[in-house]
Amino acid sequence: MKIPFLYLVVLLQFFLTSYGLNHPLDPLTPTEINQVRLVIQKSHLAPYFPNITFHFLDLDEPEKHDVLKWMSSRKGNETFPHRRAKVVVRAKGETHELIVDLGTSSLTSDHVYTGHGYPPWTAIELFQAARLPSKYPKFKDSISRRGLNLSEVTCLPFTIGWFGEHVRSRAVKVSCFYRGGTTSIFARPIGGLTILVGMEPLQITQYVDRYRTPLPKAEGTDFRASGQGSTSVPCNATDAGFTINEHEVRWANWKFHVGFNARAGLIISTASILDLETKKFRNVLYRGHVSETFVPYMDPTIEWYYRTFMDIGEFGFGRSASSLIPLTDCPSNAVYMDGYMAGGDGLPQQVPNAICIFQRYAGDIAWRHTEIGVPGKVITSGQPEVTLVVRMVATVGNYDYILDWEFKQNGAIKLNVGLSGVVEMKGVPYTNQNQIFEEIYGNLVADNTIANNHDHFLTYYLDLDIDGSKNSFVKGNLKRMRAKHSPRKSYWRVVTETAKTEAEARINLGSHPTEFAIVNPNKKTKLGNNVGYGLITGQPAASLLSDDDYPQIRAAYTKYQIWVTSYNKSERWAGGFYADRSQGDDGLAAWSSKDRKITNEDIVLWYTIGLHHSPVQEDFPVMSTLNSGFELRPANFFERNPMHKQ
Ligand SMILES: *[C@@H]1O[C@H](CO)[C@@H](O)[C@H](O)[C@H]1NC(C)=O
Ligand SMILES: *[C@@H]1O[C@H](CO)[C@@H](O)[C@H](O)[C@H]1NC(C)=O
Ligand SMILES: *[C@@H]1O[C@H](CO)[C@@H](O)[C@H](O)[C@H]1NC(C)=O
Ligand SMILES: *[C@@H]1O[C@H](CO)[C@@H](O)[C@H](O)[C@H]1NC(C)=O
Ligand SMILES: *[C@@H]1O[C@H](CO)[C@@H](O)[C@H](O)[C@H]1NC(C)=O
Ligand SMILES: [Cu+2]
Repeated sequence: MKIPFLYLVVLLQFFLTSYGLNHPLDPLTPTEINQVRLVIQKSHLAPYFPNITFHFLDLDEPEKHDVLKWMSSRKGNETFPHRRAKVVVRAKGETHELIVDLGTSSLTSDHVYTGHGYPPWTAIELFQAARLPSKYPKFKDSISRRGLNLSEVTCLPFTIGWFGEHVRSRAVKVSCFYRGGTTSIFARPIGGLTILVGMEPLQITQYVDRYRTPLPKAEGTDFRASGQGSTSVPCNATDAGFTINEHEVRWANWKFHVGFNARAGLIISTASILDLETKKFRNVLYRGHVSETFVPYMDPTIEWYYRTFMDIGEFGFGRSASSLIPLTDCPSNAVYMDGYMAGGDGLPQQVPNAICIFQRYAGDIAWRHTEIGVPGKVITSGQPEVTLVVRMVATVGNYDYILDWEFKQNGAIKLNVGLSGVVEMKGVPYTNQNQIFEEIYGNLVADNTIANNHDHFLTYYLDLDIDGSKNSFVKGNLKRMRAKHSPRKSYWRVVTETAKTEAEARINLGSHPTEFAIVNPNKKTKLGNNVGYGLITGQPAASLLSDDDYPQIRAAYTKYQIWVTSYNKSERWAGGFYADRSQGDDGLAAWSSKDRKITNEDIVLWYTIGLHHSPVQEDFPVMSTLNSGFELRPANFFERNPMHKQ
């Protein structure tokens, strides 16, 4: 995780008195965020102000059954589930987990967390850490000895992971870059320096200047487009094609809730689809969002080994959300939604246009057929593919993650991540491959510039509730059979197996053709199939790090692409809630090791999109979007193709 050097988030103090609360999972409003801060300010923690930092401030979700009960009686008489906030603050070097009841304006619980790991960094802290070197004599000396101007140096904080040491305090390492002549901060890294910054108290605790490398040149590093827009063909859709009520979207047969928080960014909840046969909405997904990311760099040298980022837990995708730019980030028919969260001071912050929602017609075919068998006729019928996309972009320092949820009329939900931005680079003496006789841990992408090898793992939390909460996970192995009494020698059949416990649902893709589905064993179609949703996986990638490598211990869940766990409200963040400097004792792999029963239970599917990235020259100066994803697709959920209306 690297802090965006410019904070596009507009700091706003809101005095709005009422925001319509429409849905129990609505994100905290600016008014509520203010209320939470004020309650804490007046509590027994008052003496710590103003030296208290807010690391997490989010809706403490009501229990799932309360939410579902309220939703099913909507216009009825069920009371709106409680509004509570979960807050994590640091005060006097301690991590406090607080619960604030918004109904009674009271602090109902304060627990000091003493386990491994720390809460996400606040933007203010990282900003302060990054500014320290410019006043540090040894650093000034290093800069002038390199013949550089201090005024052109920008330093950025990097989280440091854990490498078996006894962790005593929060710390980051600061890396510095030369702005001179470029807008692309990451293009001109100043090599050879290690600057460790302790946060509590804020000071440089280690400073090493080990070697000098040539500074990559500024020329050609600008990532901005020239003549931008000239090639874009604006679409002229004026009709959004969907309705939105506060956070609830209705489109085609779909109905779902769009939320936002500092940690996950975009959150989709209570997605259900209208069954045209029964005229009833049927649940598909209770809650889904990106749960953690893991981006380990493959450079074991002193200046780089620690770069093994877990961006969601260390910083937050919502905190990194970019304001979307109309016509570049989203098409002309898009509708935008702002995001709100608390800053490190507990005050509400707004991210304007954090999310966009738009109907997409990309010229694809939803279904078609031509029949030539009817004598004297050629009969063709079909339907264009029109989908609804919900999008956000998280810019975590150098990288931009474009996160799409695409809802289809056939009942499928397609999840896509697009990777763009600037790759992380390192200065080297080389300007040609033929000069290189040492291991460089990456590829030469420009003069004096190596882009290092690394991975991107994005793990999705998917609490599917297929037609109800009690579901099972079914694996269908495609098995080659020997044909008997036939000229054929072989064929394949699907041998299904229901995973009984969590251990049976850890899947490493790629070794054997297998189909996966979440089914409701209590509901059958008229034809007797269990209703379900299939998981259409993408190109799999599993972490190649060894099991005893510290980053791998922290991100143990990246060894498998698929996990299924028993639902537990507090088990949401695959890398553990306290991911900064975590030691692997919390998180998906640890929960799964409980090996709970998962047949006909409320279960959660976890899917990891993985990309091994060995950079190429075209990734410089800015990388064109590389997409990866997966799809959840109805599998015997409907009686027939739901798009096909007779
Ligand atoms: C807050 O921190 C500042 C700077 O370290 C210190 O001077 C001040 O006494 C602290 N205030 C409280 C209430 O702890
Ligand atoms: C809501 O109304 C139904 C039917 O009238 C009743 O059975 C139920 O107890 C009521 N619930 C509450 C919370 O009042
Ligand atoms: C440092 O600043 C001076 C004066 O503006 C300029 O002449 C010189 O080129 C700069 N050096 C570098 C390395 O940018
Ligand atoms: C877009 O639609 C508007 C309203 O229907 C129309 O006036 C305009 O000419 C259209 N523009 C283009 C480029 O087709
Ligand atoms: C839910 O998960 C947390 C963390 O793994 C655990 O401490 C708690 O006991 C679990 N609750 C239940 C009901 O299993
Ligand atoms: Cu990459």
